[in-house]
Amino acid sequence: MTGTILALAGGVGGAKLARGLAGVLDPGRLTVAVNTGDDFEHMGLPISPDLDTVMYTLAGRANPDTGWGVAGETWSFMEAVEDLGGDTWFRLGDRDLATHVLRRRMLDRGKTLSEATDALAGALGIRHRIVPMSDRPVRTVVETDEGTLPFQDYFVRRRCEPRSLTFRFENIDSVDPSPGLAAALADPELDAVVVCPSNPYVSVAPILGIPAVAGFIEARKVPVVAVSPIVGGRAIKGPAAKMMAELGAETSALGIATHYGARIDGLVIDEVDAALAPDIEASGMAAHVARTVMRNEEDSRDLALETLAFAAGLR
Ligand code: FO1
Repeated sequence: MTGTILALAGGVGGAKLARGLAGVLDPGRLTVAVNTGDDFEHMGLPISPDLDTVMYTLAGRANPDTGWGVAGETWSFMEAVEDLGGDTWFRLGDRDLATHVLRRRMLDRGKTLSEATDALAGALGIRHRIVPMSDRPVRTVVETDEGTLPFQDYFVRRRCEPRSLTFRFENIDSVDPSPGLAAALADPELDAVVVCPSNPYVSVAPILGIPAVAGFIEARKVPVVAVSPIVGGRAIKGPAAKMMAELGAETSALGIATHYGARIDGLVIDEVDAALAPDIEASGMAAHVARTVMRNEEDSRDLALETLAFAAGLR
């Protein structure tokens, strides 16, 4: 394939494969469209966790321990906030804080989230396109057995303890894709769409739920391949397996295949799940077995190449 690739990404797992794709594709050939359903306003600042995780990961500055925020972070701001009796449940590191403050100023001056993202990613030396799924706000809310919680309240403040019943994405039916995502979808050179190994329920669902994206998938002329975020029945990171169990989904790569269904043409699964390939293929989609656990950049690039070759075979 010599055309362009559109990657759909959410949090940590998605960002790692996005970095692998950026490592093997020239800047002009890759657009990474990122979930913004996790975004919220905190202490007057516009927080875009998945955009920041993808940006920091592509810049090689992500905090490897937490998966979010910046490596080598210091916490003087948080200590001072605590001394003054402020909220500290959502931790803003000193370097990460600069991103939120500058994004705040750009948005206040009328820049779109796409423009602010371009400016921040450019300043970090990133040459591949990172775009929000939309420049209009979409908010993921979680209906739990304790009532409706905004996503970060559920995910961070409550540590996903409440039983998650359903996820809703406010405004999703009325938002347009960002200009960068719309351009990628309309690109006559588009070769494939890669759904990165992010949480299908909260990180990928908002992107696929944007009407123009859902319409593209429905009428697609290019292969859509996903990489399973569930390996050996467990999520590599985050609460995807717990959520799947609570939603009554089968917590396995086959459960992921069932969840995506006809919206994808192929699923990349890990070697430990190779025995599931026949069942996945029986459901009507192609399966490709590879090492999908990305421990370093080389793993990410290898998985990116495997995924691109798999997609090329489905064209
Ligand atoms: N996750 C946490 O579990 N605790 C935090 O204090 C926290 C702070 C934080 C700050 C900035 C940011 O971009 C992300 C942050 N995250 C934190 C992660 C965030 O909740 C998740 O990355 C996404 O929302 C899930 O994909």
